[in-house]
Amino acid sequence: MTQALLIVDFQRDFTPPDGALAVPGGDAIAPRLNELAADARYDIVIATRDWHPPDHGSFRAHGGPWPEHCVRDTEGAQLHPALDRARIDAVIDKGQRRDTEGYSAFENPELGQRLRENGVTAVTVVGLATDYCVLNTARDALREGLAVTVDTSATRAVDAGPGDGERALSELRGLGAIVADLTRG
Ligand code: VGL
Ligand code: ZN
Repeated sequence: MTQALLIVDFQRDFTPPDGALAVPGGDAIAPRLNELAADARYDIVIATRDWHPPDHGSFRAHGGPWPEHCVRDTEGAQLHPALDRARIDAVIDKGQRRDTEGYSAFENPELGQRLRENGVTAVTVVGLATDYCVLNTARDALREGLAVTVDTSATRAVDAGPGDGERALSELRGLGAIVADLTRG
């Protein structure tokens, strides 16, 4: 089995203290992400970035639900500085056009290509946020026929509605993903 680690959107704008769309506790997963990225069980480690144009359709100013976040080439769109870049084999961007949502990293065909090239059959999805990009990326990974694990020790939810994160995890379980805290036996 060839396994990939997918670190979803661990970017400044999604993390406290000053991210534009900070996910509660999002910064706290950094050490665990680095531990996973260094784990020899992963043959390839891919980080994704939300990478929007300044007029992205998901921004409130353009009729969307979110504050402006992860505008391409800005500080806020950079990978979080605590992430060990030396462990990242590839960075894949998504949501680059104003009309593409970018919740799933599979919207960028480079991700599927990269996984196929490497013969990946299983992915562990971690990062931010459980109820948006982690959910949509993991769902598409299942659709691609990959075995999917979500390590809950390394993901956090926006929880705009109470329980959104838990609902996302239940949905993924129902679709066949393994959802577990891998730090516990
Ligand atoms: C995300 C909201 C808007 C995410 C991206 O990475 O989960 N959430 N854009
Ligand atoms: Zn976004």
